[in-house]
Amino acid sequence: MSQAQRPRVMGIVNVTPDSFSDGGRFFDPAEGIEHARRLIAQGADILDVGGESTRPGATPVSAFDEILRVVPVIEAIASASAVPISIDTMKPEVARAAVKAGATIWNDVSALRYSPDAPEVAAELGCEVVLMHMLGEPGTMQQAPAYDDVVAEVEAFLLARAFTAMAAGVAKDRIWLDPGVGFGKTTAHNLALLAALPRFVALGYPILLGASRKRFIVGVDPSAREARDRLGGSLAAHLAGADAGVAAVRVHDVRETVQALDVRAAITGA
Ligand code: 8Y4
Repeated sequence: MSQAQRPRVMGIVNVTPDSFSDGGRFFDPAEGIEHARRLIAQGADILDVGGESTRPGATPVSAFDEILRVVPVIEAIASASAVPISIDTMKPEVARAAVKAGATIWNDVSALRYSPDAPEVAAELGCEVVLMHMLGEPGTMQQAPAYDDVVAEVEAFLLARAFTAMAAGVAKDRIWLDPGVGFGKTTAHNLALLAALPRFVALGYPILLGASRKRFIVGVDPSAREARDRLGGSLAAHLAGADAGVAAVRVHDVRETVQALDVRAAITGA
């Protein structure tokens, strides 16, 4: 009996200062490692480790400090488990240190635009690379985002970034694309992109979808003001992604997401 394919579940491991009580530079990686262990036990297929907050108003982090945060966590996960690790960073130096520590995927919300040498570094590292769409910059991207045709513009952007990566030497089969839910988009933009996921899948690249606990859910359910009250909306968005054939979903709630995707596969599969 064949089982319907389901997207892989990428669990989010934040090692940002907001997730450490002292908020300072020298933190104990034990908390991040423990969180990673928990997500693996819940069924995560990939772990996305990030040491830089892209939230509006977040304090910028130097590459040096970002490396100090993520490398011990990546080394600990890589030595204890075979789960693939992605590094959530815009900085080539951080990606390089992370790959050396055991990461095999560079998840770049800037799609290799943050630094002029990012495409060459991605090629040199030989890792997979996630190219995500963002309109504007993290600090200001939610200030009146506007598009003529959000789906066409995001699609054109992603294809252009894929070609830039390939021109620098990144192999086509190592490139993932991501429409970037919440990154310079209104609720209507995000919903239009979710409705257009089959079109993104048809581009022929693996698609990553990250809707977990994001604010567009509040646009549908105004009572979901707290991130922890957005599980239902997150599951609905990621199930829609599964219907469209996305390769992976990036989530906080790994256990609940694996369960939802497995029930969906049990219904549609067989
Ligand atoms: C509560 C907690 C509400 C976190 C919102 C958030 C994506 C991503 C992020 C994504 C890819 C986030 C690093 C935003 N989102 N990478 N990163 N795709 N590839 N916000 O959608 O989780 S961070």
